[in-house]
Amino acid sequence: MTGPWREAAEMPFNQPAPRLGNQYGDDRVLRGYLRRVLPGDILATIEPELDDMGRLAGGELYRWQLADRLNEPRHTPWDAWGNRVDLIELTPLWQRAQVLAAERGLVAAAYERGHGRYSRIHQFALVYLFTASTDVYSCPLAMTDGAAKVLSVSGNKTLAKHALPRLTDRNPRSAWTSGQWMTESTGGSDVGISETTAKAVTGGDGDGGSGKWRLYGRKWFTSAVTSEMALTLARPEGNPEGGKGLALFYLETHGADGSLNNIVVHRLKDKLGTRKVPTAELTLDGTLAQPVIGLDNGVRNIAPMLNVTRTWNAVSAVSYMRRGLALAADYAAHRVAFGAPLSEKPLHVATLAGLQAEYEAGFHLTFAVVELLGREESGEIDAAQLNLLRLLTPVAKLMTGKQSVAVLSEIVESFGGAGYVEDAGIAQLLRDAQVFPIWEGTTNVLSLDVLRVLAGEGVFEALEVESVTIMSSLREADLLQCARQAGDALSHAASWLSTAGHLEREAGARALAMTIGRATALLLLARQAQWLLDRQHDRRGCHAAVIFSRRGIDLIDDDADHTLASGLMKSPVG
Ligand code: MFK
Repeated sequence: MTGPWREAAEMPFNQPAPRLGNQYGDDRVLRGYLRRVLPGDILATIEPELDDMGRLAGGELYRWQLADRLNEPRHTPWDAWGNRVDLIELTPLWQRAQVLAAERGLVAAAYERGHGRYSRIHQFALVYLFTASTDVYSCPLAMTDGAAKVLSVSGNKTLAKHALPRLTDRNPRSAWTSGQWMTESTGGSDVGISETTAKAVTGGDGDGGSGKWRLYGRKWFTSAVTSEMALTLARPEGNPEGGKGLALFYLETHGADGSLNNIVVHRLKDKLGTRKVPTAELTLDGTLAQPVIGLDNGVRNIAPMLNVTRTWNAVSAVSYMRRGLALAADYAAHRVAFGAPLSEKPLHVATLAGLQAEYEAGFHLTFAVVELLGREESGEIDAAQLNLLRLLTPVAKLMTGKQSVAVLSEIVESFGGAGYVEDAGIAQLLRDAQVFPIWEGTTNVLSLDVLRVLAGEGVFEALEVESVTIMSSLREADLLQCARQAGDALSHAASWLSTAGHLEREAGARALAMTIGRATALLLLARQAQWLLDRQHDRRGCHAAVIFSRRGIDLIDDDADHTLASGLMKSPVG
């Protein structure tokens, strides 16, 4: 043999590619959690679905994902005859994901409410297994769930009757997804300065807003016109400035004849990650729409959607961390360096254990939010739990968003150069994860939201009561020590809040939110660890709690001085 064939045959050694098994069967964290929180009959009912999703996620879907790596959605603005068509074609992986998501009820399971207050746990366990194998198909599903939530609490019976059955349909041929078109070129955070306007066509002001309106404006970051409907914000003519002057509108992207609803797609965004998501810039040029709830307070009225998509964001972030760790653990078991597999090298093991502890903490914080959301929707929630839900939703989103980037960066490094090459499929996890701290509210915007929530009555007290309840359920000395550390961090947060000045409070909002997140996650880890110890004589939960506790819980700096930061940033460059 000569040439390249000969070289290949003589190649002495190749590193083994990492492999995935059944992503439910292999996930002791998810399985242990579900065993603790679900009644046995509910777990027995849903376990075959989870097992099947785990099999797909680690098998067929994972293979599709690797094969789909270079594909991206395509925008065709014009047809051959000069007609504006704005067709967007999804990649094969996303087309497959679309079918599976409907059939497996990834949105529907929450609204069918087949398992009462546990329905959200059922749904999000499926989502968590599905997400990392579908290149963030959780994005359109999150918005679909958010839109279903808004419509179901809106009081708009006509719209709910029309759209809800479609958003929660399990038939992929008739199921709808929804967009959430908020961000304009004025920004994605300060939504109140949106420039899109709404002009009444019929009815309008006189009939409580149930008539048709036309929307005019440019939406700068929309995901995307492949959905059948969208919820968006626009300012009815004559309304005041700010978020209160915006109204929440429902629109369908296509008319009965299949043409776009006076929407022009300018281009798809060229992004660092989430490249399968067809994020578009578009202009609404007389788009027919109808108000969902009155003609003002659009920001307040779309907030239930934000809280749902922020929960999806947190679930997706932990799903990505788990995927990275599953790949890294398999690789470490087979990759030999300096005389032994990496899984026997103390420094490599210690590095992965730190990442595992971060992921487990993020997992339990996120699923605590999921549990509370399920309670709220089934009417089994008290005032203190409602306060916890409102507080922990942004906290879980912001904490897991940052964790996912840090964890996946280390995961890439744990593969050495193999992690850095694109066709190994590892680097993409990091690029995709970078979106989790950004969309649905950046870390800083959510930290300010946390400050606002904490100003409400009974919010911090609800967290303190929960902390005492968890602490009183622990017996293991290491776990009691973890819980005391968490309790001290929360007390510090409370005293800092009551003494910090206005500027220090705003400048320290991120440290405060992270401290609340890490302290709460540590308590939740300890509760799970005690259960694992009692029921399964499994000490791994304890190890996770102790390792997490040593990575820093209380991040508040009493000596932080805002004048230092502003002084530094005012310094002339150079
Ligand atoms: C994997 C999953 C991924 C999902 C992907 C989806 C991709 C979609 C792409 C996107 O759309 S990304 C853009 C998402 N944008 C945001 O998340 C907005 C981030 N900015 C904020 O959250 C700001 O804090 C906010 C826009 C809410 C500030 O606007 P305003 O006009 O200054 O509102 P204000 O005065 O703070 O709040 C107005 C009302 O809403 C208040 O109630 P009242 O009118 O009764 O006083 C607030 O209490 C209420 N509110 C605000 N946030 C809330 C909330 N209520 C409940 N929950 C919240 N989170």
